[in-house]
Amino acid sequence: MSATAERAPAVPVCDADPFSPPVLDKPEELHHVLRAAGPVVYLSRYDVHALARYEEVHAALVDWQHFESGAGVGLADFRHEEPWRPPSLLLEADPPRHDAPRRVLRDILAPPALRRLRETWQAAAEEMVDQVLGRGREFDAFTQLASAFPLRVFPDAVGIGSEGQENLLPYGNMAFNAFGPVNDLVKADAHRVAELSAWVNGRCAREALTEDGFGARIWAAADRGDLTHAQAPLVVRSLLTAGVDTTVHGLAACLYAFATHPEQWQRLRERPESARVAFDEAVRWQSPVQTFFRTATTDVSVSGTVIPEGTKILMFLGAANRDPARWADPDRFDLARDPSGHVGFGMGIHQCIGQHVARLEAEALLTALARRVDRIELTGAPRRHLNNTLRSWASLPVRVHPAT
Ligand code: OVM
Repeated sequence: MSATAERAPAVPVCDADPFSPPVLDKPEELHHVLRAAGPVVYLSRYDVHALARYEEVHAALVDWQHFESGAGVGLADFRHEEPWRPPSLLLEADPPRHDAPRRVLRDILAPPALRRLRETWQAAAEEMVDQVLGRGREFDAFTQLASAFPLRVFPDAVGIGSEGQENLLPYGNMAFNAFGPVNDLVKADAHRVAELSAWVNGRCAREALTEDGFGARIWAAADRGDLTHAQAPLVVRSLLTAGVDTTVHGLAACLYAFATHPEQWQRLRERPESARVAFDEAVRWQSPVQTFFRTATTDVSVSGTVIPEGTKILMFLGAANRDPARWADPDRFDLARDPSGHVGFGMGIHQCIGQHVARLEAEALLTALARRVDRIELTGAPRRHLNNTLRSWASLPVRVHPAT
């Protein structure tokens, strides 16, 4: 065997900035370039490796032993840099420390525990859609529905009530920006970090929570000894960080999808029981959470490339969710496909623990809308809001045609 044949092939290098405004606004082209370049790509701008193909992203997500989260799932390396807030006990932790908080929150957010919310949320959705339609046929579906609905139901479910809820989206926006580099998006919110953190942390205290919400259940788990009392407020903080912006932009993705695919809206109206699958297909198609990092726990070989121990790996969930090697006609939003297996909620031990909550919100809102609206169309260009991690929205101007 010759020396050249033994040498590992050079890893493709890409100098693009995935966190630059034009890429955040329209990431598809870079996703295509990265998938085509190879199974592993080196991003010279940030000195990290990146995965953009479904097979490698999926494999890394399920291999927590080699791809850890405890050093942070953003660009910042918690082994060497002070995190901007105490790390999440769920997102930014590995087994065994990750396991107790995960089990507690999993039980609180599992489908049987959500049954009591279903009727209330359905009624809230019907009322909200009636109110919006009562004001006219043209409105901003982002502000009036996609962001209004989660803010209407989720804070009550957690048990923080509605006071100060205008802080929730800005806090989440800040937290999701913080996974990226310290660019203009992060700097723009730097002056609010202390104020927003203080407000959120204050809502996590036992005495700030109602007695019947997710928050109180987390504290009750601490009383049972399933968590320490020091851990409880941090687990409540996870709900408030991960539970609002994600569902808001996931619902916006659905509404955008249906406004631009009228035949899919007809299909949903004929089969309202497909609302949950529609939500998952929208999560696959838009990937509200676009990226997360992992850190290599050892020198780890991925499809022939060695990624050095202690270095960060950027996983492009959005690119994997449109990988033509995994999905037929991946750019199509299509209710006829089976979107299960998408990595929009992640995969493996960190897979989104709130996904049943998100699906319940989506089901309530979409079915309420489907009963009343025959057609949704855009009346202007939708506007994105740029965030280092979230594929997010600022405005979705629509006109709806009431069902007759
Ligand atoms: C957390 C958390 C979990 C998932 C996503 C996330 C900001 C945060 O535990 O705080 O994004």
